[in-house]
Amino acid sequence: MNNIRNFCIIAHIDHGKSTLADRFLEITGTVEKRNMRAQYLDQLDLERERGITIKMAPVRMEYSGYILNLIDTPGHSDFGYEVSRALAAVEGGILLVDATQGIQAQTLANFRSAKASGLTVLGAINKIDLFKNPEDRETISRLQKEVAELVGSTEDEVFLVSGKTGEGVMELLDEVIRRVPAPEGPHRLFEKNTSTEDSGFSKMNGGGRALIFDSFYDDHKGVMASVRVFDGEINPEQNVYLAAPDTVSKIKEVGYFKPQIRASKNLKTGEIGYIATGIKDTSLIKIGDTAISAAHHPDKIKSFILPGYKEPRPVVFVSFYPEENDDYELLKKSLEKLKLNDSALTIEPDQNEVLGRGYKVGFLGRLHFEITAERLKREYKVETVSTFPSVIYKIKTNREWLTIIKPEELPMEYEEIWEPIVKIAVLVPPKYLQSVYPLQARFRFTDITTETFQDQTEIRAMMPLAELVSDFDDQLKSATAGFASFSYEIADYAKADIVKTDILVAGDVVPGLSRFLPRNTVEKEARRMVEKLKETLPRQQFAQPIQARVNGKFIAREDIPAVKKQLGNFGKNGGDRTRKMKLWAKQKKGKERLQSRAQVRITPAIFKELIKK
Ligand SMILES: Nc1nc2c(ncn2[C@@H]2O[C@H](COP(=O)(O)OP(=O)(O)OP(=O)(O)O)[C@@H](O)[C@H]2O)c(=O)[nH]1
Ligand SMILES: [Mg+2]
Repeated sequence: MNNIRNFCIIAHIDHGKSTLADRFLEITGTVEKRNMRAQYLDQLDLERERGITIKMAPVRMEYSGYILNLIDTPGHSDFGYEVSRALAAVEGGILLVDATQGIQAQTLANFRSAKASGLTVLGAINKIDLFKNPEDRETISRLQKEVAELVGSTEDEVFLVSGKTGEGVMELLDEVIRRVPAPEGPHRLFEKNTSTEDSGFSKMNGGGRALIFDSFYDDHKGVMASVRVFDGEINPEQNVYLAAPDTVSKIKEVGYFKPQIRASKNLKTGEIGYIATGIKDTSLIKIGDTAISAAHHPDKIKSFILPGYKEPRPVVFVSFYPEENDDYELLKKSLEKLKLNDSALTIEPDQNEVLGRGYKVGFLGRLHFEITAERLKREYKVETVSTFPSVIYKIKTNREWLTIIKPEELPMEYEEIWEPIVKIAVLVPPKYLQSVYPLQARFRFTDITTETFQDQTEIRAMMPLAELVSDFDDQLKSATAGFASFSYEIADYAKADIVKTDILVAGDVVPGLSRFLPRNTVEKEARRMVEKLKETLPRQQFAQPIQARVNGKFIAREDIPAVKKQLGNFGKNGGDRTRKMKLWAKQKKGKERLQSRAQVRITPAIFKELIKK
């Protein structure tokens, strides 16, 4: 165990974690040079295309007599749950800071979580290849000082590296071996969670105990659990007991991430790898669960359960419907498999008059939703239509409190609408402070306090989650050329000045287009919606109104024009006049009948267009 080091790389988004990991893979000969490609650990197509890490990625490397288990983590705040799970599986972390950006919000947030998990954290400044001029020296040494102050080290303990050129990377890896402690038992997990106490697993008969920190599905081997072994040995001769579903299964295979899965004889204390459980039912695996292997399981096995993770709470909800009705089963299966690989998702069946049967899916944030929609399309080949993202509202009526997600569920009579609030921390370099102020009103900030953090300003405030979900991210980025950054946590509920807006086409409310909007911007948004509908809907046989309605009052209207059409062609000779009159009368009657039950068919494709930002 003394020759094992488990560590992760943590940083703000884009500070170069995956690129640094590339150099580690090269130095240790884990990936052959001819197979190397940039951000090698970003294996999903989507990760490669967007240039961001979505999933944590474990890899086992061997280097000068050591086994080094590295976990690369995502930087975006929507994927904080991935980071927290990686933290529980390792003893150390490299906190990477992009020299061109300096310390940003997720640098702070991730560092704080790593410390709270009891990790040894090494500070490193990345992208120093871009700072080679003599006048850059001052910038770098100032940043070195800031990072040292943050992680609590001396300035010269903050490494200067370039993931691009490889400069300083080998020295950093040597320091990981020196400074990160060898794997320890699970007491670190128990310390955080004082209610449980470990009852000495080592007494058990030759088996092993591991924390499941991730999972995925293999068509041949079934549910695969990514694990950190805390005690003993796990091998394919044994059975595995999964604590949460209280199930025992014969182990099919165990192995390491190289980073592709590679079978091995066993997994031992301190190691990171996978267990092929042979289980086909994806609902049996729970992230944070304890896997206990043994030839025979004793009765008191339950007392060996490790403290798992705090369950993530989805806060943004979107319903997905298959674009083709026949794909409902495919959507269902795909979501179940996705959930296995992304335990933060929640799924439950849903129904919509226009879109048919689908699923309501819960997410940790907007990017998480966008990424999932894309993964459905690419990895599972399901084309879907989705509704507007919504949050969980609490409705006060004169009798009770209701919890609703869809605006359609709002009762006719109610007293107040309450919405979820986040505690946000925005880190702004001085140059951009002015540009951030206007956003505070636009995104309904309250309880604003500011603090200086080194030479930057940290704005702390409360803000409706719905605003965060709309497009705070983009607006902040564009106002500050990407230099301001933020992190957030869900805080509380507050009474909201918002109203329900319905969209009506030809007099009928279109299900799925109703939304809660802030009272002061509702007119503008309603106008935008009806205009967009007018552009999108095909011309109808008869002119039809498109309206937006708030509290029984119409606040915006457009009309879909009628198709110009010829009312019967009776030839040059005009034909028989009475026949013509008769036909006209018939057409008029038909027109009235049609108009009285005019229905504009809103297809999934049209819906998709409308939901786009
Ligand atoms: N010049 C220079 N560019 C770098 C260096 N390291 C990374 N980059 C670039 O920075 C960008 C982000 O790199 P990634 O490695 O994907 O960053 P990341 O931290 O893994 O990003 P997320 O996982 O999405 O949080 C890419 O365009 C890299 O090419 C470096 O040392 N020097
Ligand atoms: Mg990355």
